[in-house]
Amino acid sequence: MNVQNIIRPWVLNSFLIICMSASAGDKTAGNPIVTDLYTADPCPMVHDDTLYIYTGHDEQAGDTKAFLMNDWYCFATKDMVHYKKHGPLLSWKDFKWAKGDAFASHVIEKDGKFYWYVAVRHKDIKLHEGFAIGVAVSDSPTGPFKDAVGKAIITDETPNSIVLNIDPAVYIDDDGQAYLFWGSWNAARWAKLKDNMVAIDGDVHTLNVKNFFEAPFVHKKGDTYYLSYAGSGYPSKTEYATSKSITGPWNYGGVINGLLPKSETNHQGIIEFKGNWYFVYHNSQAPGGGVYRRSVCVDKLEYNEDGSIKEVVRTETSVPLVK
Ligand code: FUB
Repeated sequence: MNVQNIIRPWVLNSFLIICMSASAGDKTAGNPIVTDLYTADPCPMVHDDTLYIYTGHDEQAGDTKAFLMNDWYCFATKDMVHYKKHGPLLSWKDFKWAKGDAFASHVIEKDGKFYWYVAVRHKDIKLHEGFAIGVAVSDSPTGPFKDAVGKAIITDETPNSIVLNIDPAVYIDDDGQAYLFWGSWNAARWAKLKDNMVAIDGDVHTLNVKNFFEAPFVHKKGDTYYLSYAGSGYPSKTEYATSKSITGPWNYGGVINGLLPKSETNHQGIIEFKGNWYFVYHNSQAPGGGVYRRSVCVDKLEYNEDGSIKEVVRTETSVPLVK
């Protein structure tokens, strides 16, 4: 099924259970995987036998050259072809200290709880761009989620924070220590998280990696940590670096995904699910798509024998069914 040739009713049935309509006999979901609303900034997470893809929601309808983003969704699949829409599951309005701009987010599980780290515009704290990072928590990957702290965990006032405190990503190392990464506008930061996952532990560190622009994401394969990110300025490619330690130093690896037609941003997550590696990203290829109307896609991620990542081949079909 080539979803790009199908015009579906727009934003209908948003809370109904099945959203993507791969029918019996369809071999793939098609890219973008969601075409009844615009989605962006995906974060993949595996729990039990399900892949959850958490996304932002592009709502810009007019010609305004700005993102209009109010809430976040989740799309769950067991087979990479049939996806179930959940949401919206969370909004900037769920954070009483926020005033808008539901930018990129990241979800991770620890000890049976699901933590959703978000970047939103702070109502009161603005020394630079006024973005802040908060965290919501739930007992289930699909909610209900509620603000875990009642205040932001990173703001413009956090020592050594950056001009644009967005794009949180969390990685839990093999010893159970969690790390928060974030960054934009060529500046990246990391900090340890306390065991409770809802406060940073110690200093905010500067992360130095070649070509970093924004959107950090960490995964591990074997004994190698991979830090992927939007790189080379704006418009951005997706690039990556590797390290033998979660705290670096990071050695530049190359480009994973080139510049995108019609999308200036490139925002990725990388995940292993049922023995396959996937590159989850957004483009602007849904009908009516554009810089501020993006759509989440999934393609294969492949490694060379030496562990380096091959440049992704973007498809209109997405990936094959898995059992
Ligand atoms: O979606 C808003 C912003 O655009 C994200 O926070 C960035 O990563 C870029 O994708």
